[in-house]
Amino acid sequence: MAYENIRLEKDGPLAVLTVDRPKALNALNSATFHEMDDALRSLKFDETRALIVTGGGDKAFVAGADIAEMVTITAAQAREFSALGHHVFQSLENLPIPTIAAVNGFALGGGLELALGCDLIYASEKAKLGLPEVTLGVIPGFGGTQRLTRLVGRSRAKEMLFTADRIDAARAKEIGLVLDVVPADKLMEHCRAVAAKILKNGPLAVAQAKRVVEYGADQDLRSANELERQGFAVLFGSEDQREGMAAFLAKRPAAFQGK
Ligand code: CO8
Repeated sequence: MAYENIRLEKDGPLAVLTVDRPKALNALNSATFHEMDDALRSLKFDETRALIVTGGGDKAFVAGADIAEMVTITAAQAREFSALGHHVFQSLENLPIPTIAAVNGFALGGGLELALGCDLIYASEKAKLGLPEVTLGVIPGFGGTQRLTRLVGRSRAKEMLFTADRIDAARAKEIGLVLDVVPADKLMEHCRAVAAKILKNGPLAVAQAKRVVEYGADQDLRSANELERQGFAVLFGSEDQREGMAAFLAKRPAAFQGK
């Protein structure tokens, strides 16, 4: 599939997905969601072991769902559009590789929801984040009410949802929404460095760590700990576990194969 609204670039084991409609501040219309869906499906996890998501141009990560596309839609169409966005962000969250949002500018509405679908969120000093939906007479429709609440707690999430305040990157870090704030021209370098660090580790182990955190987060502690025990045990059937431990004992770096 040829893409008009996104770019998917590969750099060895690292893929970079850029939402690239700078004229509309990378707003997410249905076509963009379909392209993102296709791009995520196209990833081969024996080749691609980490993904960075960012926005094209120098102003926006993603300024939200495309308001021009939503202005006249019916409730049934809104349900469909919401389901499409949910599907794509859920697919992103389910990827068996770590995902990093490089928030390089406005991350509003659906844009913040996209970042929230990633495992790690880093922001440039220029970033502005918010959920302005109530100013448009709606609420977030791509998981923002739920993922933001789980990340920053109900009170802060409600504050952002009710006030529609656009917060800067420093404030977003203060409330635990972004991990670190980086000068704009260093953001991609920073995200690539984090990815490089992760890529040195056992890919099956990283995938299990992601899986047990994600699936465990909504379960009671006993069930979640059981998930961890299973994930832990499963890794002892891998060559990577043998290699990782043998390499430690031989005082050499491990050469993980993801097997
Ligand atoms: N949708 C469509 N076009 C957009 C969007 C958007 N979300 N954001 C910006 N654009 C367009 C503008 O219309 C403008 O186009 P043009 O040049 O043709 O007039 C261009 O991008 C540049 O934008 P501005 O001129 O407004 O740039 P500024 O620097 O003055 O302002 C802002 C930047 C503050 C980011 C401003 O553009 C803005 O407020 N954008 C909208 C932000 C917003 O409200 N986002 C939330 C949208 S709703 C949503 O994401 C979730 C809805 C729930 C989905 C439910 C499914 C049914």
